[in-house]
Amino acid sequence: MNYSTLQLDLNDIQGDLLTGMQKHAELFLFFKIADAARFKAVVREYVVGLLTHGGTVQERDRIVAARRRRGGSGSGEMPWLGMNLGFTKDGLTRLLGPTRPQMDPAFERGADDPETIAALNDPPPSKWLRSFLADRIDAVFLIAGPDKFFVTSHGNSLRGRLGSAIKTVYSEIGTVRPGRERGHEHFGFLDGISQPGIRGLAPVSRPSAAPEQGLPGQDLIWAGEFVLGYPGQNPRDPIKPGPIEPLPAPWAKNGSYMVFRRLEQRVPEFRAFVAAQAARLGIYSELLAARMVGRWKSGAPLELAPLRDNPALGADENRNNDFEFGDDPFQRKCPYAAHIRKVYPRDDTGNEAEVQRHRIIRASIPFGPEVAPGETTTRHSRGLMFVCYQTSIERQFEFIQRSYSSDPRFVGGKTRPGGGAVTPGFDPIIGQAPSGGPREMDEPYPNYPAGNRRTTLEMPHQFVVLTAAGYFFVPSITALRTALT
Ligand code: N7H
Repeated sequence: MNYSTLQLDLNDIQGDLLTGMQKHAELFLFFKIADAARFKAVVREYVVGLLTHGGTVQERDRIVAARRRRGGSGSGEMPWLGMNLGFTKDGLTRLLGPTRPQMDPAFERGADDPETIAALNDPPPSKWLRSFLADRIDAVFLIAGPDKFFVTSHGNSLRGRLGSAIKTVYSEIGTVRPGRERGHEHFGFLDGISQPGIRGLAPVSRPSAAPEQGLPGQDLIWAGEFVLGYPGQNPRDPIKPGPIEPLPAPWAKNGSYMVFRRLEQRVPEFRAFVAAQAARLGIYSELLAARMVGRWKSGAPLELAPLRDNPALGADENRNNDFEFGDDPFQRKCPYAAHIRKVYPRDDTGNEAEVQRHRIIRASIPFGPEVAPGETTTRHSRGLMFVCYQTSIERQFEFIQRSYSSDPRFVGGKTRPGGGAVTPGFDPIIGQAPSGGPREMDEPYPNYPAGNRRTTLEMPHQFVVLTAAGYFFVPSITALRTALT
């Protein structure tokens, strides 16, 4: 296969997963299929035509770029509708009957299965939002656009068309944060910086110096890690294509699995904890928060800016992801447990080809109001509607959550400068101990550029709490026109 001519059938792949949909607001509409025959008819005749695919997103990007070249503001004036549709295991059974093909094992288990809950140390469904569990969820519509009113009105007209074919179980709108916080999640950190570069799709910014990267530092990954029916990563050599995994059914080609997690963020508690612990350690709060995440709020990575924020670096896509961890062997610049060092350890394990088998494409959006004046303990639910895409939920999302973030021994094999093994501890952002128990992380205090002060951060409570979750299959446009309806 010629690496540069990998043909992705973008017009058949739903738009949120490879290319991303414009997202200033996004309505998540979880529903049960009440009348399967009617539902299928409306999807075939009406909904499929509205779904956003990768080709639509690319076309939009071209139009925005052309407007910018002519001096316009780009997307600001364009109310762009993005719509995607995914099904749970129950939803697929509703469409195809009980003898349907078996899909990804984790998908078949489901996010609320006791085995999944135990494996991930998730809070049990009895602690999730009651309304999310009010009925069986068969499917979800993602409806994205410029603001709340736009997505609400499109959601309502869709519901009107589908009538009694569906019953809404739960719906919620995520929105980007206001003003200068746009693009930042609720703890204040710039999000959406580092994504895998899809081979054949991501433009290679330095073809001769770094042909294996999209933007500087963005390693190219085979599309089969995120879309079914294409070569995935080769576990021995990241440059060569791996095998094309057999499809569970021909109609699964160009489909993907979506993990949804409604993650509540306890923002006032996080801020108070960071301030108190920073005072105890004798460092300033922003530095401690950055050591928990691995980046400053501006997006600047600790590996390139270990002691002081550098907003120009954070904003520069040609520099803000161009680093590895290998030249920071004693976690002096960035702790091993820092969120971004846990979830994507780059060259930290000594086997980067293997690490590249555990990548995800994230497409999340914040939800909930800003912290109100005087809100010192969380009074309003806010956080992240976390969404990610992959072709194996177990090997990708679940592996990251379980074997990286929630395993205090990961990354293993590291030593102190003078000898002695290191236990890095939990990812302070998303790591979870069994039964919500206390967590610890190593070296919140920076020993940069040299030093030997041993410190630990004890975290009695989670700052990020799971309140709802689901595993979905996001089929191709063709499957929705044919086999599934
Ligand atoms: Fe994370 N945060 O604000 O601390 N995340 N994340 N995440 N996350 C990232 O590079 C955050 C969550 C990943 O390639 C950044 O885009 C918060 C889950 C991965 O270097 C920030 C929550 C999972 C990356 C945050 C949350 C991941 C990543 C840096 C929950 C998967 C890319 C910005 C409320 C299991 C790493 C960026 C890389 C980056 C935060 C959830 C995974 C700031 C608050 C559940 C793979």
